[in-house]
Amino acid sequence: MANIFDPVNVKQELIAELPVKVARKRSKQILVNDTKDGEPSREIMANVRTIPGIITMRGCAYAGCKGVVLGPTRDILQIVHGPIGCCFYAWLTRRNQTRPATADSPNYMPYAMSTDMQEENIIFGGEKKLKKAIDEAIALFHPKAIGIFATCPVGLIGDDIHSVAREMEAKYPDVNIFGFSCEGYKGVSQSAGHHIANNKVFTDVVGTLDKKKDGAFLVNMLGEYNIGGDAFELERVFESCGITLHATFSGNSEYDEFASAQNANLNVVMCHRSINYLAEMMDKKYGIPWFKVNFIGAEATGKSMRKIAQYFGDEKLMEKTEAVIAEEMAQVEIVRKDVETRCKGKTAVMFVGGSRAHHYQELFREIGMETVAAGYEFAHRDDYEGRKVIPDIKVDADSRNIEEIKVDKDPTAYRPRKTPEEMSALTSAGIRFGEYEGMMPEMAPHALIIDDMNHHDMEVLIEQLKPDIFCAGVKEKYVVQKYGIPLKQLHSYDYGGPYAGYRGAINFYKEIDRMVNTNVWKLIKAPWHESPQLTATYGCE
Ligand code: CFM
Repeated sequence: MANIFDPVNVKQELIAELPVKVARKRSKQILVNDTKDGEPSREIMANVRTIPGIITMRGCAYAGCKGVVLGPTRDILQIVHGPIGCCFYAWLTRRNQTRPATADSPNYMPYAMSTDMQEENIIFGGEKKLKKAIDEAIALFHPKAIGIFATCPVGLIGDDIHSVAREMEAKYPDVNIFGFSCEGYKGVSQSAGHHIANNKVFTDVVGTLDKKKDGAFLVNMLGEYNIGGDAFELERVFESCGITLHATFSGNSEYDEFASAQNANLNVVMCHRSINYLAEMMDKKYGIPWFKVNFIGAEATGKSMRKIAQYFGDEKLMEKTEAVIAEEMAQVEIVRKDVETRCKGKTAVMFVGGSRAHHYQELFREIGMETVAAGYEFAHRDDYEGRKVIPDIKVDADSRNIEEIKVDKDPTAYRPRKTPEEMSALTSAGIRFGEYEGMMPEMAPHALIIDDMNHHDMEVLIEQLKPDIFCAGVKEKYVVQKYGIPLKQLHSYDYGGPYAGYRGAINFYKEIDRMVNTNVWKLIKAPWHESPQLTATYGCE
């Protein structure tokens, strides 16, 4: 039976011990969900600096650019320009998988390449070392493309990675070399890095190759990163329906697919937080419309596949898609119904990046579990309240930092995929182009929404909400488990996955069933429940 709690009290508890100014700011980032006619009636504060001293879950701009958006591409050789420590997370800790076409096809993902800057480079500059690293990389691998990723000291000492890229490209004209100024401090979180990555991929990669995959229905999937094999499952579903995935940004992808992505007929956006910029720019420059999809949840997968088939409007495709959905759902339902008998009425809380805390609520709903509190690490207001609030979002010093590229129609490559009449017919039929709803309208009215949750919040939530499962990442995992609550990592999926699509849904139901219905958690007593804890007070208000 779900624990009954008063969300207003819990909110008070969350801020009760904070200094006055901090509490004032945090209270704007914590809301009791309240929607009228499906519209959030309150504004949430998001994408603002974390107050120093708070133990945030966030990462940095470099993580968002190198790790998230570019990391899953296998044949762009990626050099981290910085001290070696930054490179640790460049090496597959996110569990993004890939499957090269043949055993000999280039795949640089098992490597972590860095310039390993030393004190000498910080004092005298690191450009020479970077050039040497590029020479060495080309001699060893001769890749089609090289991405250079700047970490904090590079920006601080003023190394110009872009002029190095130009110079080295002149030396090796058959290699596309581009740099990302994604120093960790570039924004308030990894979200800034997403934007930086989108910009460079758009200006330097997309549209540089005129290649087209076979197939009548060519789709790019944006914001799918193949964690735990999600992209493999989605490729299977798309293929069964007869839809060709032209380029995925960037799960299980390769450079040529990015470079020729302008030739697809449609962009579908899965994680809008990390990649909506690219979708928007491709629409303006090449005339490729985009809409939001979600493949987390069996129902959501069906809905998204139908939407794609409807966009193309081909009778045979729509029939085939329906047949695939029916066949897959029959398998899913057997497991879902069984798991639901043991999970119904249990509760989850979910604090993950910028879209999963929303998407995964679907999967829990399918097995009768309610999400009583959720939030993002680094989302913007639109991820909570819907894309329509973007014009009202205040631009501050931190967001002004990131370049907004001005995009016009390409004089030769712009080609509207549909006539204005076709577009308005699709819109009237319910397809909403260039939009997404956000998390709040889909959550229960009493749910708690918390932006940039921290460790203190996490402990209060555990004590007050007593959720049956906590979903977050590795930084939270072991503290939560010591409280006797199972934690499912929704970043790396622990050792599991895929969780997207139909087979993914089945995997997830089984995993959650196993986690919430084992008795082992009741046997755990946290060390701080048995022996006294050290306490301290703030030195200032
Ligand atoms: Fe998008 Fe992601 Fe997410 Fe994200 Fe991430 Fe991730 Fe994430 Mo971790 S791109 S916003 S920056 S769905 S790595 S695959 S799980 S925080 S919720």
